[in-house]
Amino acid sequence: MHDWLGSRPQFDDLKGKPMSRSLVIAAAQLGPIARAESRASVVTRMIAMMETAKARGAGLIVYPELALTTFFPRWFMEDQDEVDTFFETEMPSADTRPLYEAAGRLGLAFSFGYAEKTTDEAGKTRRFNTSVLVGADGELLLKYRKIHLPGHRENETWRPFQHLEKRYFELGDLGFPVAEALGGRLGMCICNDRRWPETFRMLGLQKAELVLLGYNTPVHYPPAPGHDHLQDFHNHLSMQAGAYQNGTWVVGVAKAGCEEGCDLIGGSCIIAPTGEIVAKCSTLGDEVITAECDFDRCREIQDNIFNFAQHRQPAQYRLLTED
Ligand code: CDV
Repeated sequence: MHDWLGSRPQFDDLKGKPMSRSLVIAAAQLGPIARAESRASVVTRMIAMMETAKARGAGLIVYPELALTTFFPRWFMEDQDEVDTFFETEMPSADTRPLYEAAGRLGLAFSFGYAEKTTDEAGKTRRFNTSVLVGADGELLLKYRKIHLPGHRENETWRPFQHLEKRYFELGDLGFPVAEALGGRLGMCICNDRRWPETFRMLGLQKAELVLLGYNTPVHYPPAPGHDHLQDFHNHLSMQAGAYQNGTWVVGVAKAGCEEGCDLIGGSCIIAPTGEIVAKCSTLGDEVITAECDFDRCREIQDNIFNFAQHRQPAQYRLLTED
């Protein structure tokens, strides 16, 4: 039950029709972040986009994967101290607190990705590619740690740039959680996760109504360069399929443009539960798009063509969970 909605369904007193559960969502695409750019500078850019989003009536703003720094897994680094300069050991930190304060002032929930360095109960250092959803009051509403880590572990010198997520991060240990928040049921995933139907189905099985995801996707994919011209197509194909096949809103947000000589795709978008793109960025820079997302529209799909209780045949899918 959502306090601010009262008991569901609510009815519009004047028209006698059920009230919709709508939220204006902003996707805040970030243009390139140079290796030398400070977190404080990035946060200033993020706050400017918060103000734009608020002026357009948004209640939630979504930023990309690893939003606070350049996409550092493109470089091979042997010195762990150097790698750790890209990680956050506390959230909020001195550099990110202004983002939290701006969200509080503007009354905006927000979601962003960062490299998380933490210590577990056994005293072991852990490093994750993490996304958080934070309420306007600064409360942590949901945390996700990336599960599908692409790339490789060693320096592969034949590549024009590296993709060392498997070296710098470990497998996320939080599963695919969802939270009742902002009037709906929200889940998150990160970049490469979006290409895997299992990601969306894990969230769909928990009746997610909104999936937030950020990405850093190079135009050039060194192992299969013949697919470079398909990067934007595969991006939207994956996210639109995930939305439709699970009847959920999807907000996909890029870090875009030419970052340290590496071209990253844009194409940030907001996708309806029918799989239709309802808003899309048209640049490769800092850009805010918004859409009004009615969580009740998920019923169009979840109660019909993809009514899991009526039509799924899980007994026939055992191969999916066998190694
Ligand atoms: N950050 C990513 O996960 N990027 C991958 C690239 C390497 C293919 C992606 O799936 O977009």
